[in-house]
Amino acid sequence: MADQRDSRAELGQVLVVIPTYNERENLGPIVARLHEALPEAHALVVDDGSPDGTGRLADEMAAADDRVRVLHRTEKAGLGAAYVAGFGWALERDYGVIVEMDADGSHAPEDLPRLLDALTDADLALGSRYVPGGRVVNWPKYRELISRGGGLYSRLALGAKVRDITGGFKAFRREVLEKINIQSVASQGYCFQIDLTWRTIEAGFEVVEVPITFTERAVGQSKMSGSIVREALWRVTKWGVRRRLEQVGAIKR
Ligand SMILES: Nc1nc2c(ncn2[C@@H]2O[C@H](COP(=O)(O)OP(=O)(O)OP(=O)(O)O)[C@@H](O)[C@H]2O)c(=O)[nH]1
Ligand SMILES: [Mg+2]
Repeated sequence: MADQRDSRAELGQVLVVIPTYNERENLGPIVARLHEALPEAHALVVDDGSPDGTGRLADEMAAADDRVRVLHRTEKAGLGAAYVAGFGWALERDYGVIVEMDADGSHAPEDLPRLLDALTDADLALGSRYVPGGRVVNWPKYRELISRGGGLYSRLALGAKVRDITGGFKAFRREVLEKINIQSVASQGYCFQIDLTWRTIEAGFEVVEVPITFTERAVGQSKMSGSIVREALWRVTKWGVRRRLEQVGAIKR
């Protein structure tokens, strides 16, 4: 649907949504790096009442810098719900590009200019660890195995050509989020990322993968768990079976 027309400036104002839960030590540095890489971009911190005071820190940063905004939610409701709330906030305002980025330093803000360049002739620019030039730094073998295995399974089940379908560093044109009915996305964790990318592909939008260097968090605690992996397996299998049934005409789209 993108028609290879836009320059970076024509994409419009950029909002980087950063969900946080107990990221006090990571938030300051990541926002500083963001503004070093993209001085004009706005950051929206979506905090779920972090017990470590991340939300308060975000308020202080917002008071000192007009480019920083904060959305407070009262309880920890998962990364997916935080992003959906952030997207809703963005769509009520005049942002042309909405970016997903973790607070823990895994996603390098320095990669964002290339993501935006790629978005000039695509609808979703997906930061990818698994295309040539993409890398993973400091991941234990088992994490890479889960990620690669989950990605391969999802691609087979869904017939999607994207190489890093579980990736969570991505830039959307606002039209994509307007179209894919984000309020109905219930998936969390890994599965949330697969869900959004899959909906984008299914809606006929152009997805381009951009190589990134993904670095495992150095500070703070991971929220990765067995239940996150099980949720992804279950949902992806369900979507894959539905897609097959549609293909053979057993059910209607
Ligand atoms: N608002 C909000 N943010 C969350 C929640 N869970 C995770 N996050 C944030 O989402 C981002 C990604 O979460 P991570 O814990 O790094 O999950 P992960 O990247 O799958 O796993 P690790 O990198 O190994 O920790 C981080 O910025 C977290 O602070 C949540 O329930 N609410
Ligand atoms: Mg992380």
